[in-house]
Amino acid sequence: MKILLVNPIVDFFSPKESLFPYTSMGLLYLAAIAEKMGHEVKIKNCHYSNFKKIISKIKPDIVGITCYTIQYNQAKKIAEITKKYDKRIITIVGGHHPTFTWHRTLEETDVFDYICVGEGENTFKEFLENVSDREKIKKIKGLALKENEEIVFTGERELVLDLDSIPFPARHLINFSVPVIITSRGCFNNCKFCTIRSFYKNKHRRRNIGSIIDEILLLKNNGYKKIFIADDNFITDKESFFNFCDGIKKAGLDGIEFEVASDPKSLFDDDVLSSLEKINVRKIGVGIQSTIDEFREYLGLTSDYDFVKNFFEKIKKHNFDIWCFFIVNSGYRDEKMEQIKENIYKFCRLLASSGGKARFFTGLNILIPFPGTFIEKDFIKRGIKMDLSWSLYRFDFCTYEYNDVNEKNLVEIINGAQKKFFPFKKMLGDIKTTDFMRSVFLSNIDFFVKLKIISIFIFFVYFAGRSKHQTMRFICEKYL
Ligand code: B12
Ligand code: SF4
Repeated sequence: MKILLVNPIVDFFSPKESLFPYTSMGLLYLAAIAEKMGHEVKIKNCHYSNFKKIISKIKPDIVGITCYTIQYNQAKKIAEITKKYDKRIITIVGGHHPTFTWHRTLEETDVFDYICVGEGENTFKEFLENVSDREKIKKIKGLALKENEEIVFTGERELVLDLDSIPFPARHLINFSVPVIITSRGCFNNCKFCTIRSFYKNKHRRRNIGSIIDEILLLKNNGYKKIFIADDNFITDKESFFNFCDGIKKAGLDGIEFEVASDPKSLFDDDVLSSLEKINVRKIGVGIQSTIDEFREYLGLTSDYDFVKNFFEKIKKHNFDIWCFFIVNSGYRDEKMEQIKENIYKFCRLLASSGGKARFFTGLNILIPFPGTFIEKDFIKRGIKMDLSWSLYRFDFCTYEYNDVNEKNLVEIINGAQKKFFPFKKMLGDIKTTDFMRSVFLSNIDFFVKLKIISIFIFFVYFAGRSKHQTMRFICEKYL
């Protein structure tokens, strides 16, 4: 069978290629399984505006779409185009978003024939084995579907016990500049804004060092010099981490540059930090999240602000680019804008004063109540209304209001802090409106050419007097 796997692109700056130089690892794993079964597989990163061209060229039997929350609108449009093109094509969607919203998704639309709930490798394999027999599909665990207008869930799918039993990702199917590798799945922490614990059913699995090294060697032999290790939390136990470092050295892989993300508590160890330097880890993503202890507690973080300060003192002595994840508000019941301001300013002061060898980067993110998280459930319990425009579930929009917390107030404080503390530095999302509009236009030239010149003119006039934030919100709601 011909299978087309799609990773919807949600970066309006460059819909032909994602803003981030990575591709969906979930799809690469599923593709490897399908190819092993003898199917013909294609993978596309694409914006819906280009999809009709793609589907008419490939003419697939199955369209599989991956979907995080911000990709949902795109995923739906891609499935709509598929069904309009040929309703016999089977559509299946998977990923973190549909895993936690399968019921409301199937209630809302008929364009997805099947939803893969949770980890996909075994479900997809059994699905492909039985794809021509609907009765059999209904017995495959891990699927949600509609049967005579009734929404049916086929039952919980067990996690893959041995991650090394999954073939290496089918990277040959797509171009990318930085390869991603996954050495473990899951996390021991329980951050309340994150879906990892519930997605992986509170389990953590690690791959065999030998298999990881083989995969890295393969990437090195294909000419890659940089690798992004996209584990949810790379250093969960030190023994495995030191084994990994030994494996890298023994295989002569210290020339490869690595990027990782890890919990700051696991990084709070000089041996760990110097080993990371020795194996050539250049960039580390670290969840700092908050500087206010009440916020930290509500967010499920198990350390306090004193720890954060000590962490900065320790890490600044090392030669890394540190990408700090930070959430400006916490959703905590009594939270007020005054505290949020204090949170941001404390963090910015910490960053501004952190000299040393390390270089720090950040984005000041607004809390997002992703489906499947504790925060989402708590907001529902507290009667906080959430705007379900999924394309706004990014880092720069606020989709709810409580106390005096709302988008206008948050954006004002964030912009104020950026101007005060980092007037010359570009943070993620801090792009001048003119640059932003130019890049929107250039990267969407096909799309604009389809519109009449007058629409382009109106577009520019309409946004000339507006802030970058307003422009971005409009575009996300309308086109993403
Ligand atoms: C690496 C990573 C990134 C990278 C690269 C993303 C990429 N395209 O690879 C970067 C840094 C760019 C990134 C950015 C963001 N990310 Co991110 N990211 C991850 C991370 C840590 C790993 C992704 C991965 O490789 N997973 C491993 C693969 C194997 O799993 P998978 O993709 O889920 O696929 C499996 C199943 O879901 C299922 N499946 C998936 N698709 C399909 C399709 C079909 C047809 C089927 C049958 C099955 C199926 O089967 C697959 C195999 O088991 C995940 C956490 C995670 N564990 O997934 C967060 C995660 C996906 N990110 C998240 C978020 C929120 C973001 C941002 C929005 C953050 C922000 N606020 O800016 C941005 C969005 C960027 C953008 N514009 O797209 C959230 C998404 C939550 C949600 N509900 O949407 C996650 C889950 C993290 C979290 N802790 O909650 N991210
Ligand atoms: S440390 Fe990261 S992956 Fe683990 S629960 Fe927290 S946010 Fe999620």
